Amino acid sequence: MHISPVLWQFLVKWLHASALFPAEASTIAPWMDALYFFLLAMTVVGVILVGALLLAFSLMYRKEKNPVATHIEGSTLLEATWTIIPLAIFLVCFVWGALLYFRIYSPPVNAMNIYVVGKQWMWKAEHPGGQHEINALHVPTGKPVQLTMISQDVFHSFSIPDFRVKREVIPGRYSTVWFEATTPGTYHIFCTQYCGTQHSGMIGEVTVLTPDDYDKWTKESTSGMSLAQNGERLFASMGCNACHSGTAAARGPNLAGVYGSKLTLTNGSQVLVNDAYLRDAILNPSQHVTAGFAPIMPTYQGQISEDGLIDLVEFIKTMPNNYRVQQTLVTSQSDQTTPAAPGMVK
Ligand code: HEC
Ligand SMILES: [Cu+2]
Repeated sequence: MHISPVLWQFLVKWLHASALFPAEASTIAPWMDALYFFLLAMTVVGVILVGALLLAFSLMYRKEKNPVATHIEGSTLLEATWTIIPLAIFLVCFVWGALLYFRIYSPPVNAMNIYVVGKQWMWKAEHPGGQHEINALHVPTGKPVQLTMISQDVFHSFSIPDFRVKREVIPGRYSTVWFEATTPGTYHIFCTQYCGTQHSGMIGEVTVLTPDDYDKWTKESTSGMSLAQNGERLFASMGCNACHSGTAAARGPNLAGVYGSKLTLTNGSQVLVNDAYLRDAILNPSQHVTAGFAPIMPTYQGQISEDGLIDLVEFIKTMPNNYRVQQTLVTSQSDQTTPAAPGMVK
C-alpha cells in the first residue's frame, strides 16, 4: 500500500503552512494522518448524509403535503443496509488503528535506545554514551529511536506532535515509544498530562540531525563516562558485585548475558528479562526469585535514583562485553548454562 505522494505532500504542506497541522517529520506521521483523514472524511460524509436526509424529509413530509401522518412498516433491507455499511466502516477503522498501534508500540530490534526521565517540571534525556540533556533531545534521521521513559514523581506524558508520538510516563514503570525522524530541524516536546502548576512549562525541543551531524554532536557532548560505565561504578560501590561476582561460588546469579534471556523463577513461571524486569529485580527482589537461589538479595528501594537505576540497567545489559568485575571468567560468553546461573534459559 502506498500513499499518493504528490497529492499528499500538497495537502499536508498546505495544512501545515496554514498552521492547522503539525509537520510530518517521522516515518509514522503520514500513516497516522491517513487514518486521521479517513476518520475526518467519514465524519464529513456522515454529517452531510444525515443533514441532507433531515432537510429532504422535513420538506417532503411537511404539513401541507402530508396532513395525516402515515404509518410506515419497517424495512429489513433498509435496516440491514444502515447496519452493515457503518459496521464495515468501523471495522476498517478498528483494523487500521490496531495495525498502527502495533507498529507504534513495537520498536524495531535495531532501534537505538535513549532513556528519558520526567520530573516536575522537566525532561531529562540520557544517551547510552553518557550524553545528558535537559528539555532537549538530539536524534539522527533515518534511524529508529526508542525512548525508554520513566517518571521520578507524578504521571507525565511525553509527546512530539510532529512525529505523531505520545506516551504516558509513569512513576515506577518504564514505558517506551519509538519513532524514526525523517527531516532535520527542531520540533516541540510537550508534556500532555496535567502534572502540577508548571505543567505548561514542561516543554522542550527535539533536534533532528543528519547522521553525520549527529555523530559530531555525540562526540562533542560526551561527558566522558557512558551510562554503562557509571553503572559499573555503582555496581561496585553498592556492593552488588559481592553476590554477583560471576564466580561459581557467588551467592547471586551471574548477570552477564541475563538481559534478553528467559529466567525461570522459583514459582515455576518464566519471565523475559528486559529493562523493566531488571529495574524491578533490583527494587523488589523478593517479588520474583530466580529458581535455584535463596531470596537473600536486599531491596534497594529508596536507595537509588531513577538515573542510577538506568545506569545499572545499562551496565547489566552490556555486561557480556564489559564485565570487568570478573574479567578472568569468560564462561559468561558461552551459551551453556554455567553452574552459577541454573535459572537461566537461553
Ligand atoms: C546479598 C547478595 C546480593 C546482593 C548484595 C545483590 N544481589 Fe542481586 N541477586 C541475589 C540473588 C541471590 C538473586 C537471585 C534470587 C532473586 O531473584 O532474588 C539476585 C537476583 C538479581 C537480579 C535478577 C536477575 C537474575 O539473574 O536472577 C538482578 C538484576 C540483580 N540481582 C541485580 C543486583 C544489583 C544491581 C545489585 C546491587 C544494587 C544486587 N543485585 C545486589 C543476590 C544479591
Ligand atoms: Cu508533566
